[in-house]
Amino acid sequence: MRVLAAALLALSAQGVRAEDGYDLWLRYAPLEGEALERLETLSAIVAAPSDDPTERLAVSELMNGFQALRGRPDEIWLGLLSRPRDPGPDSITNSFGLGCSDQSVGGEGAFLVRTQGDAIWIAASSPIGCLYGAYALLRELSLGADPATIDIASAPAMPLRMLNHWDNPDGHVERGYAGRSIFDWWHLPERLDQRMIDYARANASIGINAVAVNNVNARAYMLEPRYIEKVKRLADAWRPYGIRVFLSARFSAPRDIGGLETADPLDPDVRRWWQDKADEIYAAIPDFGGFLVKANSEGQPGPQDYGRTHADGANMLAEAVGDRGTVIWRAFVYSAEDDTDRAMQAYNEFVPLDGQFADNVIVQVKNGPIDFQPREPFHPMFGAMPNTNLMFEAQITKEYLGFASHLAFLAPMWEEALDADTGHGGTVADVIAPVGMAGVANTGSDRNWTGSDFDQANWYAFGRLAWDPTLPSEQIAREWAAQTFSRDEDFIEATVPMMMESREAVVDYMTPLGLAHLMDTGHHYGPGPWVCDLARPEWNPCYYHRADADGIGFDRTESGSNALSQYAPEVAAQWSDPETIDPAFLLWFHRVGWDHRMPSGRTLWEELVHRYDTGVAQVDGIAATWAELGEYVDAERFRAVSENLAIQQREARWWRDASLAYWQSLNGLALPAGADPVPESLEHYRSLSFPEAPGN
Ligand code: BDP
Repeated sequence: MRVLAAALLALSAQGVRAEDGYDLWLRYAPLEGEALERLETLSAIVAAPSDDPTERLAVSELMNGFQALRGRPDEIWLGLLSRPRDPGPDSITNSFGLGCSDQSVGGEGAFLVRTQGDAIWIAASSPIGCLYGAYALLRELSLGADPATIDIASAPAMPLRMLNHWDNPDGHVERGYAGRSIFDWWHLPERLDQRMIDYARANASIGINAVAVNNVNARAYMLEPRYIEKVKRLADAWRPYGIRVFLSARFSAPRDIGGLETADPLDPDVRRWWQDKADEIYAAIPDFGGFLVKANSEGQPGPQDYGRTHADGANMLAEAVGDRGTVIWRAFVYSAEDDTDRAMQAYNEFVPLDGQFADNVIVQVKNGPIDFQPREPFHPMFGAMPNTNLMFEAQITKEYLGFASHLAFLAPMWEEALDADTGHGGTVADVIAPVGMAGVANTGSDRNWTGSDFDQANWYAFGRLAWDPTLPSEQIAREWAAQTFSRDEDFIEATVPMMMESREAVVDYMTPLGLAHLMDTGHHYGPGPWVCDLARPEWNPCYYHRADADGIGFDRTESGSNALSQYAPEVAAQWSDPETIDPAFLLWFHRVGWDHRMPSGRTLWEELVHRYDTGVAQVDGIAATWAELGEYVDAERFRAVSENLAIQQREARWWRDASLAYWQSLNGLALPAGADPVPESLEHYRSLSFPEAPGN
């Protein structure tokens, strides 16, 4: 072997960690049988000595990964080549190698993993490609792939693959269900928690390359010098993992912390203030990603406070950032003063501004037109702003899908939106491909990171889809379950279908047939379809369901709000007729009578009851499946999942019962024959209150 044995390093045994979920999908549980034998034919990792921190990480990830997968740490060696070389070294046998400056492999993050003779090579044009390649190779091996046949050519589908944290500097996480914030602002910059490294590693392993560290409902003081020091420490720690840091910026910061009288984006002093602020940040963090801004939405300040447009505001910040970074401007805007259908307001506000945003502005659009509901049609802005950079915003944390205790695998939900044909010459995924995807993070201080083991799958799935939105959800579920729990085919065969049906079950027991936003006020925990009297009309569930004695649903056709007209004609045509629309969207777009005949032959009322019961039964089925899987999973995680499923079973019934009690109070209809009676009175369900519900 042509390895200069200048440094042959024996690896030390890695301590076996308890299975508390901390290791996520990066457990690298020892292989067995044939898969292990195949791996054992490989004897070394070969790399050129490198000062590049990312390249060194790639090598150490491979070493640690092989060591763990072989379960025999003492037999893995690292051979250092004397100089960098291209892939294809015939003389190196039985080994793995890295070549991280191969310019024939194009693009940020792209890599090849190829078997040549007895050697496996990772080739990339940059160190980060090598690191991504290392994780991809380990993923394949971890799934039991035969090293001799591994052949991957991969490149990210979109440049920005981002997490947005709704973490406040005091440690509270808005819509967080996994404990406190992972960011220890109090002790930064002096103290860097190991979690910050493990977090970056987890992100890099799925291709995430950008993180906004603070809540979009931002505190201006996070732009003060003391915070820039703290953020710099994170940026320095995350750089080797290919992660760029962004800050959510409060639009009124020039007034709040800058001593100015105004935050008017056309005011020269305001512009200078932001310019100086950007310069100050870039002096500390040369690869700072830029600003994320929630403006003129839900009480946040913005350019409209000064009679200016969203474009005026975004472009002012974009000028301050210049070609060093990006301004991500959120399209999640709606106003209490505007009685237009809330589902239409963002489109009305932004589409006329198409073409007016600077090149380094991205407009970030939620997957659907309202707010991260269990099911929404795709947002009509996708495809409608051809001259604007549009980015997709998903919510990984499950604000509206049962918090962390409900099992709901979200990849099918995102896939549904990404695959939707906009009718403007491409899918949603096509529209965002030149730009990116952001996911509202579900991480917290809980030992398992996400508040429940199965919620790790949503973090994983988000990263995998941002890398490649064409990946089928089922494949993502398989990969995740095998790496996280067990490669045993019987386990996978049971778990993957369970994950795949889980989101639809939530839709059915919470908001079936196109209903939306029926969660209780503020915390959004549990049902509150009876809430009709909040000051802001569009915060009331009644605003969304419009149910009364005659019927239920929101008429968004021509006879109603005509939100349908915001979609391309052929898309609108699919949804315009209550007789032919996919029942999943019926009550989103139509108001129909309780006796409306459904494709199933049932009346709407019967169908609604049927859907609630289906959702409840599915959760029972998932719990029963899981109960049989104890032999494949360590006791601690098995019990944790079982306990969450018991909560979900109880709460699915609660959703069904409370919702039915309320609908019956309006329509006076009896439950169809055979349906379980509702055990409590409507008053009982209405009286429940949960001031301590998390994440508010
Ligand atoms: C809603 C959340 C709220 C967020 C808002 C947003 O309830 O906490 O601030 O979205 O996206 O879903 O800005």
